[in-house]
Amino acid sequence: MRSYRPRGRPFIVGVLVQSILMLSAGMASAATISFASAGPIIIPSGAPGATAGLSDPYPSTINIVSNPAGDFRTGVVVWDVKVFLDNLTHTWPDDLDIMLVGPTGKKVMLMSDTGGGNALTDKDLYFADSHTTALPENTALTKTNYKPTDRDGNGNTPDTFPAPVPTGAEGTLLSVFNGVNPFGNWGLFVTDDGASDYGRLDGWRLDFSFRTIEELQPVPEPGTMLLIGTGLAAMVARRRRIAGRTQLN
Ligand SMILES: [Ca+2]
Ligand SMILES: [Ca+2]
Ligand SMILES: [Ca+2]
Ligand SMILES: [Ca+2]
Repeated sequence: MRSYRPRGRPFIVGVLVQSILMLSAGMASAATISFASAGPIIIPSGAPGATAGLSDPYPSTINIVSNPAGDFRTGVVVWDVKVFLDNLTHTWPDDLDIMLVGPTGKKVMLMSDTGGGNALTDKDLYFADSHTTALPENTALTKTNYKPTDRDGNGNTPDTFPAPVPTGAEGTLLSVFNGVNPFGNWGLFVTDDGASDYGRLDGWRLDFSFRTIEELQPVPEPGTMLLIGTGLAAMVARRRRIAGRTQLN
């Protein structure tokens, strides 16, 4: 693991951690690059005096700048993104609606109206499309790895996210960000939709895999390569036969 600061640009608050966490076998650029938020999120703003409404800040922002270390190039797109919530505390998790909005305005509900009244204390949650378990509506959040989940029970619909959340329907698949340019502001919007009870989040993190535009170009199928190889072999054999006839003549 290594950490570094942007070169040739002022350090951008919000991008605290940029570290290569792991390399996937066989893919040169499949490193996971992480960006962490700075500072906690109070849920809702004014808690404990206030117990419902928008978080402070709203949103919490991670600003991703291009070329922070010279090897993080422009021209990359998101290949995969996972979201880590660090130390979530809330006395009534069903009050929580938490949404991620990317730089282009695409948005994903990470968790909404889940966990019932089973209090969370410094609970880590890690969201990925590849995680198979949805957050439960009324039972305790016992796992760390969940897929994004939007429950709608218990009379808390619709989920309301005032501006600057862009209008339009959100989904629950993080793959909506695949193929987008990662640079710009990523916002975590948190609301508390129920009177009484409050909480906080120590921070959050985006774990990306990127691809360059070149890597996204289609490569010939193995069958195509076989046909090309067969064609070349036939051409060489024909030339040899022609060359042989020329010599006989
Ligand atoms: Ca709720
Ligand atoms: Ca909901
Ligand atoms: Ca809700
Ligand atoms: Ca509340």
